[in-house]
Amino acid sequence: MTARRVLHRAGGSKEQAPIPRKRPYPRTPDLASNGPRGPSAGARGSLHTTAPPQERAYLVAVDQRGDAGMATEESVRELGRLVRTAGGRVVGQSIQRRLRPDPATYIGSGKLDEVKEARERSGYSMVVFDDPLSPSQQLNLERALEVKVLDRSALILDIFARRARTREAALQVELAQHEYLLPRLRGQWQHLERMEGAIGSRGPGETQLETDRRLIGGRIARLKRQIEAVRRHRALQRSRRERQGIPVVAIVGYTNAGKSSLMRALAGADVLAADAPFATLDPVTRRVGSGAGAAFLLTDTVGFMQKLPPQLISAFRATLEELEQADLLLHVVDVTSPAAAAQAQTVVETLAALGLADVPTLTVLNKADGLRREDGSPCTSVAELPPPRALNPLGPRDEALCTSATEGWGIDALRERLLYEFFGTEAHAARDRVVAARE
Ligand SMILES: Nc1nc2c(ncn2[C@@H]2O[C@H](COP(=O)(O)OP(=O)(O)O)[C@@H](O)[C@H]2O)c(=O)[nH]1
Ligand SMILES: [Mg+2]
Repeated sequence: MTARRVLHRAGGSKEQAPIPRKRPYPRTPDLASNGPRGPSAGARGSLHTTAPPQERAYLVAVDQRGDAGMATEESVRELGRLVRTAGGRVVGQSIQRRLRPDPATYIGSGKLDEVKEARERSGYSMVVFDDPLSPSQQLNLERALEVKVLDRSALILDIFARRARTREAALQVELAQHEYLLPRLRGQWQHLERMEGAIGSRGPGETQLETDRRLIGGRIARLKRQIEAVRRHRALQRSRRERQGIPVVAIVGYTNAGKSSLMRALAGADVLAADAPFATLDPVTRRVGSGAGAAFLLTDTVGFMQKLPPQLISAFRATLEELEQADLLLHVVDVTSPAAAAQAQTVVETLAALGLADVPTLTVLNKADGLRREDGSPCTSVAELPPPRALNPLGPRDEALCTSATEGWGIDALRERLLYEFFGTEAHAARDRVVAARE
């Protein structure tokens, strides 16, 4: 079944998304591991604790002039949230303006010295870069800074690994981790290869590096087979649903926009909503119906973010395929975010990259309870909000609805709008018949 009217198409004519940039991935970080200085390291009189000291992270970004998308300050703020979500603490940051990152060290040598000096003051135990680093950049930086160096991809992968609750999510995260690790092995084992004949550095007739590559290659193949089985199972479930002829609405949006909260408000579903990036990794589907028997299925799944590691997106194909079957996408935007426009654009571009540009999309401007009236006082009901068209970061031509998932604003209107999309006035006619029969 397809939606009868097209609301808007997510960037059909736009360029393909920038996310699948082929960049190798650093080894998975362990933010709970030891740093030179944990929060309790200098605490006088504190009791002995077995918890590992919290990582102290120093953030570094390059602001490329003329760079489209999210402002660098906003991007670094987002990176800080990722660090905190992974259990670390941000102790400083540095942004360098330059035309493009340095191919060897990402930042220039002067800036590198500055970051090195900042260690004295902040006592950081690792440095986190806001963009993907090549294996050689990471190696050079670790040598220069003499501390653990991670990039945004590593951080996101760490969070995904912590969040994986189901077998499907765990398999997909592990696949992404191994695919990142594979091109990084060279850097990790280079020093061993140079030590010719060192005990333990050679397998029978091959170098340690070759042994490792072979082991990881085998593991990747096994994971792919297991994920394929999961995909087949999902496809079966979907075809069963299709036979029932119930339309499917999939919630998409930037991470933390309120997708799960909206699912909960619309479907009364018991789904996890949390103030943290990537709280949801697994698709959840619930039925949303009208009293008159008209119904659709609503699916909530993993959110998008700028600079997502491409290996993660390809590994999560089984999960993201749920979106392909949708008759309509509900694009949830956090309308109160200072980066709402860039976030919405990231979602539109990611959908286009996933081949979903042609699925009809309805924009939902959520967290409207955080908006203010013209006189600066907070809005206290949906009636006080400016017209959604004026607020829509994707432009006034697209249809949008305002909601507050936590306050319950605009939820009934949204449900009605969706039922109308699929059943038109039939839903209303059916309801009228039920009412007439009761009278
Ligand atoms: N003020 C406000 N907060 C909201 C609203 N919807 C969600 N949130 C909060 O935003 C955070 C992220 O919500 P969640 O539904 O987990 O976002 P998701 O990552 O898109 O699924 C949570 O702390 C929610 O309580 C809303 O309409 N208003
Ligand atoms: Mg969620």
